[in-house]
Amino acid sequence: AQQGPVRLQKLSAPDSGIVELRLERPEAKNAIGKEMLHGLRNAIEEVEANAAANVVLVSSSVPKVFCAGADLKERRLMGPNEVRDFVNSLRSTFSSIEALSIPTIAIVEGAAFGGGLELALSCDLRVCGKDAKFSLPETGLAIIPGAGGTQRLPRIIGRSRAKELIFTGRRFDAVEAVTMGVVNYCVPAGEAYQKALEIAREINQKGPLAIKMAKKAINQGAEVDMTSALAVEEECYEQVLHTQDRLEGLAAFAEKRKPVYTGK
Ligand code: CO8
Repeated sequence: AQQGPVRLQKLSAPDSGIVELRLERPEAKNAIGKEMLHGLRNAIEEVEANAAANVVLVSSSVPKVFCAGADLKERRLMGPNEVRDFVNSLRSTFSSIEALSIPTIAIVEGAAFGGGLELALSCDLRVCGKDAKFSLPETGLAIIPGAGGTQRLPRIIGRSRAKELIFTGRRFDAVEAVTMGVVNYCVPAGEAYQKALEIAREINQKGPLAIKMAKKAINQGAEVDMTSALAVEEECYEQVLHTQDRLEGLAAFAEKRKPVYTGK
């Protein structure tokens, strides 16, 4: 389905279960304006409503660019209240990406700047091509990263590294990104989609509820103290205990075959 500059498509068999959310606004290098934001929100709702979806790839159709961040031309025409509303909406949209029950993988070939990097940071995993470049340049625009960047980046790479990148707004390349842990993998330019697809295929073969519960346990546990976090794990474990898929996993092991999971 096409939602303005956002395309959502289901991959076909044998990759059913994998969906791709693709940014398609080449004339503005995928800058996020109102229309893009609206498209993103609708696409996320559609993914969450699709019980057959197990993993999401977040990609770009634009050569050499993942996303150039917030639409700075649209921004210029906005007053402070309108900017606040827009940024709040961006923030909640990225939070709903983070909160999707299934894993998300951002595929970065080329530039991921400002809100574009924040979008990638709200995904669970990131894979980039060797020519990718990153920055949170907001302080240079006399603002701060406003769509989760000041919170997600330090949680991913540590406070000290995040502070340096946010205070200076400097660009960093794919090798530095993988060394710092901003991305999970850096592969030759043009191969990020393939690498992300490999990871998505692995995830797609696992017990679907188990993947959801693992994500929930990790995300919710990170927000609370250890005792409460272990209680979250216990709750999530309880959910996977009563599934047909768990019995299928044990049967497949005993019968020395690959399990076939149904999500039940
Ligand atoms: N907004 C609007 N239009 C853009 C943007 C943008 N962010 N980025 C590029 N465009 C437009 C260009 O203006 C240009 O338009 P035109 O053809 O009309 O001149 C067109 O896209 C093509 O751009 P380039 O010619 O620059 O293309 P290149 O391939 O040479 O470069 C880059 C691509 C590297 C992506 C380059 O365009 C660039 O550096 N863009 C700006 C990136 C940037 O600074 N982004 C950070 C924005 S700040 C942000 O995202 C904050 C969000 C956090 C929430 C808000 C807090 C308040």
